[in-house]
Amino acid sequence: MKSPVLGSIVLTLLVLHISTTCHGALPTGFQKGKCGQNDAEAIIRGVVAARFRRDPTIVAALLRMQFHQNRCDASILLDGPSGEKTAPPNLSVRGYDIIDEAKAALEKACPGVVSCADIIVAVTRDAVALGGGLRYELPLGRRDGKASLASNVNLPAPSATVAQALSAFKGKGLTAAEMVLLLGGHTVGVTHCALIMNHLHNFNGTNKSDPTMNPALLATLKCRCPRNGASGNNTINLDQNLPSANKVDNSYYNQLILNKGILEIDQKLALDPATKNLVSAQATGSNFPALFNNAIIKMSTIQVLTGMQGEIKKSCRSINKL
Ligand code: HEM
Ligand SMILES: *[C@@H]1O[C@H](CO)[C@@H](O)[C@H](O)[C@H]1NC(C)=O
Ligand SMILES: *[C@@H]1O[C@H](CO)[C@@H](O)[C@H](O)[C@H]1NC(C)=O
Ligand SMILES: *[C@@H]1O[C@H](CO)[C@@H](O)[C@H](O)[C@H]1NC(C)=O
Ligand SMILES: CC(=O)N[C@H]1CO[C@H](CO)[C@@H](O)[C@@H]1O
Repeated sequence: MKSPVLGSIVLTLLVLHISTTCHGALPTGFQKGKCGQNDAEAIIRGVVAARFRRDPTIVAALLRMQFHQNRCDASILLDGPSGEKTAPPNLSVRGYDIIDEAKAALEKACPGVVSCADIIVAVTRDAVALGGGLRYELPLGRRDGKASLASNVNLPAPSATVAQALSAFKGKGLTAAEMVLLLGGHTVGVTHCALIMNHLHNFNGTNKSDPTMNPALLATLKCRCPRNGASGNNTINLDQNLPSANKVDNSYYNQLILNKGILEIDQKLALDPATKNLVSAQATGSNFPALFNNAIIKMSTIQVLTGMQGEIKKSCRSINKL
């Protein structure tokens, strides 16, 4: 650094950069005029509503996609041989085409204005409301990251202990209460047998099933996910209260108390002293939808890019060409 003036400008930019990383203050919603005569949030809502009518399982797909973001910068959407999409836990993340559809509609209405990072959280918000949850206002104005590395993905395994899961969530600034609320996302959607083989047949390396699992449920699941069968792709509802299997409600917590947790981590939440009271509070309480929303909103602001960081991608699958 030869020039002291240049040096101090670089230093100032560096300080600005650091102070805006992670916790950039985002305004709520898109201000009028941001997308010309159009209402960007209404455009997104239209895309989600049309999809939801054909396929209500998009609620689960989009909630999971939002959670799987390493940071809230849409880097999960980038295609490429070693991107986050290629990390083992991605295997069954779905809904990339819904993002593409919303992005195409927005680029038509107001090119270069709405980031892919905002689209992910906005489509999830709309899907949650359609799926029986409450609608929430979202802070918007995220920018998109330019890098995506599978090696950056560090999600807890389905067999994680509560302590391991807590350490991952706390690392992102989320509390135990928020973790229990966010795992309430498992009130919708499915798992594949492959991910519960150990829960059913080799719990904690014992070559036996989880001894705490409800016996009737265990029998059913063992039929659907036999130990040596080619059943890895069979699906199992995460919420075993079947009338509400696709509904955003607190039924997941009631199932855990009945020992009907599907993933190992689900059941452990209801048994571990660090989280069991939080589970019973949600099972008996009536305000899960609002509390879930607060936790989702907080998750949606983790490590966001703001100001001049990142970019507004033209296609969510690739970074902009210069
Ligand atoms: C310790 C934390 C978590 C673990 C270990 C975990 C693990 C898993 C696993 C193994 C599956 C099944 C994947 C498959 O077989 O296709 C799954 C599905 C799902 N997860 Fe999680 N998850 C966690 C937290 C969350 C959070 C915080 C949310 C959202 C707020 C979430 C939302 C979902 C949804 C909606 C599905 C169903 C997806 C579908 O039907 O396509 N999960 N999760
Ligand atoms: C799992 O096994 C380890 C030792 O192999 C043991 O320390 C731990 O308590 C077991 N956990 C459960 C939930 O049984
Ligand atoms: C595990 O249990 C199954 C039957 O329950 C048995 O066939 C198998 O040999 C056992 N495997 C080990 C490594 O003990
Ligand atoms: C599951 O489906 C995938 C892709 O459709 C296939 O490659 C794989 O062999 C299937 N696995 C099992 C256990 O059937
Ligand atoms: C949708 C997607 O990109 N899936 C990728 C997930 O990761 C595997 C490898 O682990 C890739 O083969 C898939 O293409």
